[in-house]
Amino acid sequence: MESTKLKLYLGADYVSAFAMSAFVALKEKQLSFELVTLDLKSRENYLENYRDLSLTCKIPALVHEGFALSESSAIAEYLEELAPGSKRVYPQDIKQRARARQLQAWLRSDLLVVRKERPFDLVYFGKKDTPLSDEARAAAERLFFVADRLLEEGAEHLFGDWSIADTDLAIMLNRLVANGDAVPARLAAYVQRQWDRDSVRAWMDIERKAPAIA
Ligand SMILES: N[C@@H](CCC(=O)N[C@@H](CS)C(=O)NCC(=O)O)C(=O)O
Repeated sequence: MESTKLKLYLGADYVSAFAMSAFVALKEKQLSFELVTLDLKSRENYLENYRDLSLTCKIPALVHEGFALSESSAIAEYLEELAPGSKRVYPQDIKQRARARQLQAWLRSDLLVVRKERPFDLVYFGKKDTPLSDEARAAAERLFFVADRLLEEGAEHLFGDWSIADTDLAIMLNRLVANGDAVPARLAAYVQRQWDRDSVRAWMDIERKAPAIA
């Protein structure tokens, strides 16, 4: 019999920002789920078992009653539709919801240079000493411009109530905040508010080992 319990596949290092986003969506929806870890260093995600499950061979992947889904934002959308009665992870309003998805798509397809120069592992294991390149600085400015525009003065969240897009934006901003790069105070405070959420704390509380220095 296929298990009805939700399973979230993720890297055994528990470092991925995308895995964090899927984990937070599951927690916020208060769904019970099991974590299944894969050793990405030994490329366990390319072995037959996982290749059969995940379309992309990437983590995270969600498995629900034999149905497997990759891509963290698709996972959040699926969970929203699977459990419409529990706490929302996307705005109720159609236009706000579209804006939340717009932001998610942008964060996942742009700003690659910020991701490269400020990898998410620094949020757990400490700062990188290299200064941002001019290209990364320009990308960071674009990020601040977008965040500043979306986050209304005095607002706690981007789109009224909290949504998973808040976590995704905070994840991107925290690559810079946690590294000690210059971030507008209002945006740094927003990141802190996101990091204070129980769902994010649950992720940060997972025990993880710093990678050995080569
Ligand atoms: N767009 C994907 C990105 C997923 C992704 O890049 N996962 C990385 C970890 S952060 C991965 O699986 N890397 C292992 C590999 O590519 O072999 C999402 O949102 O889920």
